[in-house]
Amino acid sequence: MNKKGLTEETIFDQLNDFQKKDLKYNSGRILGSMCTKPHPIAIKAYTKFLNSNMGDYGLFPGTKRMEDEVIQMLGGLLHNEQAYGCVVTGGTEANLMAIRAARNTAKKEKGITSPELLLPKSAHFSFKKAADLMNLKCIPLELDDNYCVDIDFLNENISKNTMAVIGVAGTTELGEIDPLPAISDICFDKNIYLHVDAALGGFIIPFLNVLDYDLVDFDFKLDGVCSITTDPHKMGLAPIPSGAILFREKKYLDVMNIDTPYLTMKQQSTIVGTRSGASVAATWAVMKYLGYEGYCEIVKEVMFNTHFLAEELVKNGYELVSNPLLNIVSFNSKDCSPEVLLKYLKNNGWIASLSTCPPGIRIVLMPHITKEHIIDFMDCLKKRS
Ligand code: 0PR
Repeated sequence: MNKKGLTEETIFDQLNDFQKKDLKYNSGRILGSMCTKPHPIAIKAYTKFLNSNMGDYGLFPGTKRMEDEVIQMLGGLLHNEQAYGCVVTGGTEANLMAIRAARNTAKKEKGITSPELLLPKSAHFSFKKAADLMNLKCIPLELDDNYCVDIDFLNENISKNTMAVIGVAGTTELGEIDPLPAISDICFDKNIYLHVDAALGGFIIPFLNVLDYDLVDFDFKLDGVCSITTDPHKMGLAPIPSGAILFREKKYLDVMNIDTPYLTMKQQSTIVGTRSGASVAATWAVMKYLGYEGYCEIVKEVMFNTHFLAEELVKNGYELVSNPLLNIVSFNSKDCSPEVLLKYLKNNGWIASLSTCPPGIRIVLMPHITKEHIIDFMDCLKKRS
């Protein structure tokens, strides 16, 4: 560490140098990210609440009220305004909380001591972290031809030790939505905890359905759904970090409570202690500012761009891995592997990502990618052949 403090000018010169090395969302070159440029209103609200700590929210009742309102707004989008939950750091922490709640409930209500987690092969790797931390046995669920959970396989693998089933609404690699109505029926009948990971889909599907898309139900409308992850820092346009976990019943938060004798509240159910009130304020502000109609416009635009890209790829001889349901396109070239194509794109300044199951070049059409960027991207692909 430097002995004497530097001047503000020197510090900002250095900060600028660091920042210059980073890619910029505005360039349209970031093609594999689920995060995007936060909305200006969210940035403004974020800086206003830097002092608020939700880990001791008795000191910050105003910020806590905003958190409750965020959860209520999200609950409204997901068909349950009475949902319980909190703003967390992202999808990983939300999924971790859901698994912890499910594990503790399974132990308390059913005496399960060797818990098994039924996890779709398409599920995000955050569940593997949760399983590792909590010493859970993961049973991978096979997928059907549409890369969604195979219902027969699920049925065959439920056992007396099943502590939870995971369903995904917007898979990380392909944006697929598992057959959640059928999964919910099974879990409801067998009294098994069902967690839906809608980290991506939670800020897309509710808006697509009013735009005349006919996507399957995935949220609290389904009786078997016990909790849902939805991430404001993905399609919600909130700054990083902002995730959210919603539970159908308060008991799921209660089973995670730890006594906190010297805080302003008696108990805490979150994994982290000190929590950002700035994230809460930013999320509240952007949701209020855009409203339902604002998000519909954003979602309409990203889906337009998704279909535009998919059509252009097909016109130019590329093969789509699947028809995009949400804002993810995965494709292959007929003459080279995804790895080779990824490298070609990288050498030309386009940072895409790979899908692995099945292999392909994966593009996430976030709001920072415009039609013009897609045209430039296609020009780059055309120059290859
Ligand atoms: N659930 C799903 C369905 C996800 O896709 C992700 C992340 C998570 C949970 C975990 O969310 P957090 O990363 O917020 O904890 N999906 C992206 C991924 O891992 C996240 C991402 C974001 C990746 C920006 C790259 C990037 O530049 O692919």
